[in-house]
Amino acid sequence: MAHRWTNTLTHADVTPQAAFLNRRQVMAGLAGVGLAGLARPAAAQEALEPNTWEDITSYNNYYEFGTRKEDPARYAHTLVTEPWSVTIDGLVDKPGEYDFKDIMSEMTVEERIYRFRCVEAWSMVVPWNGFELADLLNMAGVQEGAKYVAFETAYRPDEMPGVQFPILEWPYREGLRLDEAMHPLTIMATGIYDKPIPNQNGAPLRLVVPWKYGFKSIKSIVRITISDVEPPTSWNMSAPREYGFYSNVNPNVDHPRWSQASERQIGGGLFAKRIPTLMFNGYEEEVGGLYDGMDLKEFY
Ligand SMILES: Nc1nc2c(c(=O)[nH]1)N[C@H]1C(S)=C(S)[C@@H](COP(=O)(O)O)O[C@H]1N2
Ligand SMILES: [Mo]
Repeated sequence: MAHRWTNTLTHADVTPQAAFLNRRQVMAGLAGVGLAGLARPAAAQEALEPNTWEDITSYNNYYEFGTRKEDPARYAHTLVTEPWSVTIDGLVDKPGEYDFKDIMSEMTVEERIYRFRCVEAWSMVVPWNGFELADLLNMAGVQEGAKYVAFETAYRPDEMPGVQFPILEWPYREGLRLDEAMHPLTIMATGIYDKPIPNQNGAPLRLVVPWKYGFKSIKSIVRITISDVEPPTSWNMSAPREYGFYSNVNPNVDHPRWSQASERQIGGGLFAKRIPTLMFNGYEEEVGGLYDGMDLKEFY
């Protein structure tokens, strides 16, 4: 890969500004986008102040461990994350069961400070550590005709007290279009604040797609399947009118039961700040082009 983010910056060096400029360079290289856009202030260029470790690891959604925000922090310790393997199959040159340690030895782990927006209208800023999903898919060798990527979370009734309740059809499933999956902003997170990612956040590896609502960012992944058809996804199967396949953060398309125009930033204490929600969660310059010509009210 000709252009990629360096991992030479130390934690202290990684200001949002540096991360943003780096991302522009990647985009310029990959998509032939000029740097003229830099003159225009972009949301992603604004300072992103990360939430505390405490906020990020104690206010979670991980229904396999219960539906209350405090449940995952309390119960997810029962998930055994070592050893761990990920099956990569479907339209790939090298299908197989990949050991997590072997994957890690091949991947470049970097810090990415991303705005994270849940469909329930709360948000956080998380300093993830992770690698680009594109690197993993390229390692497996994506074949001609591939159009989508499907993901599955582990299904372990003995370790996941929540899966006895039929809230969703287990295992938790998610999917992306191949170009979304290959986008340099899409990462597999394996850490937070330079520490291994806690179980409640999706250990040992989870997807992070910063321009989509949080539920697309599936946790504790055991299977990745490359396919030529749009895969079924858990939330879409359970409530298709409320949760579409795309689920791009979009302040102009409301959830049928509540507005998506603003969000409450976790960490603001009792009077948590409400701020306007940005198109594509603030990553419009980077990802808007993926949806050119699409009616985002139809493809929600
Ligand atoms: N397997 C699985 N992945 C999941 C979920 C879940 O319930 N199960 N919840 C999703 C939702 S709704 C959100 S908002 C994010 C929350 O991630 P966080 O707890 O790290 O903030 O995880 C997503 N990934
Ligand atoms: Mo969510």
